[in-house]
Amino acid sequence: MKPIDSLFIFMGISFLNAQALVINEIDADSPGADTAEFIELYSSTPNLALDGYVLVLFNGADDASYAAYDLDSYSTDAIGFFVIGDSGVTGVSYTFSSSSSSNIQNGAEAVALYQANKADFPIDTPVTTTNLIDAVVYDSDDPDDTGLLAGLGKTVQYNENASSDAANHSLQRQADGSFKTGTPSPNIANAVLSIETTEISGLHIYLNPVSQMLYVEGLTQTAIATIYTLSGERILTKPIHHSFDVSHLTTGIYMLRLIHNGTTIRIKLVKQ
Ligand SMILES: [Ca+2]
Ligand SMILES: [Ca+2]
Ligand SMILES: [Ca+2]
Ligand SMILES: [Ca+2]
Repeated sequence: MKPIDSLFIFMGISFLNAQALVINEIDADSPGADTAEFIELYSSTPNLALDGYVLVLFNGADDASYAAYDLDSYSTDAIGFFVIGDSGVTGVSYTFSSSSSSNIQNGAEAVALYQANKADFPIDTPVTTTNLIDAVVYDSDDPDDTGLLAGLGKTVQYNENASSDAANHSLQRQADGSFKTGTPSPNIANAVLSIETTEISGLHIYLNPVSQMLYVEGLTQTAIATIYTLSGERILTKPIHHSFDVSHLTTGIYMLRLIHNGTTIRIKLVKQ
């Protein structure tokens, strides 16, 4: 392969990564009349134009579509979030035309994001992986729907009622791409539900992944924390007594170096 070809392939991959768009949260069953449903998308690129994307909702009963929403002219916000849902949902930017408990049917059903148009998905279009960007098959204590899973190329179906409180919980994407139930968080970062605690040299470092505050317990004197990108660029250095605020960091993976009592500790830090 000529070097110039490699360069273009490299640039193409970088571009695709920067444009990544995922289904980040689904709340199909909301309290009372169930008219606070929403789907949250997240892009690693803020203010990502959603032209050319369509969100399609599929029935488990017949493995075919019951709704499609063209996202042309919409975009993610300055953080990277986009919310489609019933009127009144916090941060909703695409409001369903009427309030109904079945705008997002309670499982077993699926939500899928395609690079396509609404016209490609008339009602009762069978599930397909053609032009599929992301999909989530979910339920509420229902058995796995093999038709939806196979038709969307998925192996895991997520239960909105996993904590026996589907009305007050949504399904939220975690750092590893799996979904867990938690208090609905439309238009803001999902609850950090899978937490890795690092215990090293007598220190207890958490939360990781982190969205706002990183805590370090066990310090016997002020430590010096430095955060680097994976390519070694220093982002910040500051003294740390117990915790520090990393909410301003861009989502991604960093190296955290802590110098404490003459000992240097390095851990990988995931910012959500
Ligand atoms: Ca719910
Ligand atoms: Ca089915
Ligand atoms: Ca519903
Ligand atoms: Ca959220």
